[in-house]
Amino acid sequence: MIEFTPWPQDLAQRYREAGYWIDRPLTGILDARMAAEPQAAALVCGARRLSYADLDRMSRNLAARLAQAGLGHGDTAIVQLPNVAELFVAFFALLRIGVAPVNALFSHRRLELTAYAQQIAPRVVIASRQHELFRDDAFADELRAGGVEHVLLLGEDAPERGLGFWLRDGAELPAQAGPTPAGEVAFFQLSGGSTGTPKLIPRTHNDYDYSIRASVDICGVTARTRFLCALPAGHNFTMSSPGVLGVFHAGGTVVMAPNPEPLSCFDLIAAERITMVPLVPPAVALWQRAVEDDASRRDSLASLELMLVGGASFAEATARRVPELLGCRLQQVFGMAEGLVNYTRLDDPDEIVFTTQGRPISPDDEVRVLDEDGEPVPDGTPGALATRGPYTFRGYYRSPEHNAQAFDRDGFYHSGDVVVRENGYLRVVGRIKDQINRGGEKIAAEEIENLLVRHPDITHAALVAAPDAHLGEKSCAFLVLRDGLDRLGPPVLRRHLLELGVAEYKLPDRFRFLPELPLTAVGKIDKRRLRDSLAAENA
Ligand code: OOB
Repeated sequence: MIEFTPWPQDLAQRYREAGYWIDRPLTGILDARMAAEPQAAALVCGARRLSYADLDRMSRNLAARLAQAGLGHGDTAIVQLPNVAELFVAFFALLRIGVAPVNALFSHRRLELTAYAQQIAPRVVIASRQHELFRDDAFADELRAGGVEHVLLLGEDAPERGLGFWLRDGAELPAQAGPTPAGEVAFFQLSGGSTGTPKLIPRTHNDYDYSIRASVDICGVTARTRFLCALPAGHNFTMSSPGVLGVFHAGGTVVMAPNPEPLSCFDLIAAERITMVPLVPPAVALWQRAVEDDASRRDSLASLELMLVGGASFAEATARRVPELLGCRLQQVFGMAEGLVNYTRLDDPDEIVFTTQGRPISPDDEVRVLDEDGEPVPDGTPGALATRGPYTFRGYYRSPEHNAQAFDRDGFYHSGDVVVRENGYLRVVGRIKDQINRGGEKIAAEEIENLLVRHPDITHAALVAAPDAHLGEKSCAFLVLRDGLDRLGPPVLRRHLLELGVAEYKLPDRFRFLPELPLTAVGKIDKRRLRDSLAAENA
């Protein structure tokens, strides 16, 4: 069994009695479609159109082959695919035989994949020849040398290693193969992180399935929903809020897009009569600009009914312009891969939709807003968000020290967000975790600082957020160099980080050089002063 921190007995019982946990594995989503309408359209991916029956058959083929290769309960996998149908084929295949995957982002590179591999020791890695790491065989060989038994690649011609072959060949699923029990780990979500190494979030079938079913109701997903998947498909927002899995649950159709670039998405929306799309705030601004530049483009969006926006703070002025410019309703989403997801509701008045990030999914989501001493603050006052509930995890995978900080005695997870609560609705107004939110992409300051100081000329490093008109935030690295140096060129610094194998979105956007870093009274780096100095530059 894959270890995870379970919910206390009394809460688990309450979640079952309330009907949140129905003890169905996530593969039940696909099984239910097969029982209801197997020929309905599940996925459009480029020129390919897959029915639920196609999705089921391909995932069973892969499941059977993996089971024959000896994989099963307790095993893990890393899946790194772009926005293609195979991501979901692989997801259902692995879950079908009780193998727990991590869906790495396609933008992740050697450092992230290696860190995940070290934590879960995967027996299988499913990736793509399109990714620079897998263009030749060096990294795959390294993975094999490190104990990975199967590296299956999309776009590979050799039958024993080509993912395409593993999906195509029919094979019988061994009778004893099956998903893990619904109360146990189904897969891992990725934490945005605030620490040196990226953390993994074990999600159980029960908790994730509940968040999906409830999101489907809250977002009005039905069999006629046509959903554009333009953000990274493995991210919690795109996957389950209500996400691709929510659309599958309701029997709708998912259309894959490689990225949220407006013009190509507009064409897909028109051609596929898309009704629903999740986006991060910078993409919304780009879509709005594209329509302002050419009003005729609005016609392409005629079928669009609902835009979900979340992942980073969304300026009220941009929110207000969603209906007039894009011709659809807005639903704000404030969620986290760790669990808690908040939505504005479809019948909320405009003022709520434009000015808040919604309220929790579940009546049993317990939210506390706390001051610096851990005492609840009155409504209307900013405070730190702490939460527990039927789909909020209880501990990062194998991270006891970090868990001791992230959770309090009552089992509430402290998300590091500063929020204001009014009438049950939350507004995100700040952050206490040491993270940069670069247009929805999360960067753990400590991870990058540790990499920067591995450069022989850097003695101290601090990464902070700098306000940015387009992305909301960009990252700025403040560096102290060894004696005699007063600066290093950005290309040298970027190359240093890229050589260490970090994802490109984590590269600092700017560098500043200081003789020393400012310290607080207790001797910690005074990041507030660094941020203020950046704000002063822009003023
Ligand atoms: C989503 O998940 P993560 O795990 O990538 O990031 C979670 C963090 C939150 O703790 C918060 O700091 C920030 O992202 N965030 C927002 C926000 N939504 C997320 N900050 C301000 N306004 C919002 N609306 O980002 C995620 C997961 C599921 C659904 C939606 C987003």
